[in-house]
Amino acid sequence: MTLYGYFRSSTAYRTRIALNLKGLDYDNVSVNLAKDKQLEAEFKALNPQGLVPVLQTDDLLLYQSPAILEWLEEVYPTPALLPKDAAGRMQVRAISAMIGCDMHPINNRRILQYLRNELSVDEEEVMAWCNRWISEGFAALEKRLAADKARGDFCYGDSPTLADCYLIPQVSSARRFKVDLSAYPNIVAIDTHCRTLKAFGNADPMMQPDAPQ
Ligand SMILES: N[C@@H](CCC(=O)N[C@@H](CS)C(=O)NCC(=O)O)C(=O)O
Repeated sequence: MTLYGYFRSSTAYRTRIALNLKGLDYDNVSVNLAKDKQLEAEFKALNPQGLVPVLQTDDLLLYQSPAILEWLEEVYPTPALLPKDAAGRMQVRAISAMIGCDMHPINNRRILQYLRNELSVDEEEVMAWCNRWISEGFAALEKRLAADKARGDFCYGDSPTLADCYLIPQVSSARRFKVDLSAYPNIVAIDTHCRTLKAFGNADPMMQPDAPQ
């Protein structure tokens, strides 16, 4: 498999974590978002949306990280990244959606570039924008995590799930946007624990070949 991504892309990062947790080998192709390579015809032939990640297999071109992660889970079910019971799967997918639908998209590069370039918003205000939406999302997620008394070291249960694949990249972004994480002890604890695992560590943006040296 070939993953078209970028070291700092949260959506590529969550895909790398899932691939690593499944123990799957893949080649990396870097699409330099800082140089808007995702908007060039060559990449848009793979994904007309001009967004990473894209995962290429021998016979499929997969796009949209939530769909890619679900596809990985269906095609490579072991180790499972979704719980066995429907209520558990709902919980994991709901946490994933809190991040993937309601937090990440508002702080995505094209949104921030629009704020900067079209609305002439200055860098301090861009940071305030990111802070606002990440903090609001994390505050709600923190309450959910604190309320789950059966939870172990992860977002759900005692082993990594898709929710952790979403959370850890979002924590990285939060740090980049200088969000004060002290109000979210459960999120920080999950992040600290996940980072001790190879699957997460090897997916880290700074471990990628296209990261600045
Ligand atoms: N919903 C999509 C979002 C993908 C996405 O937003 N990718 C970002 C990187 S994290 C991107 O390619 N941004 C390019 C841009 O904003 O121009 C997914 O999860 O795959």
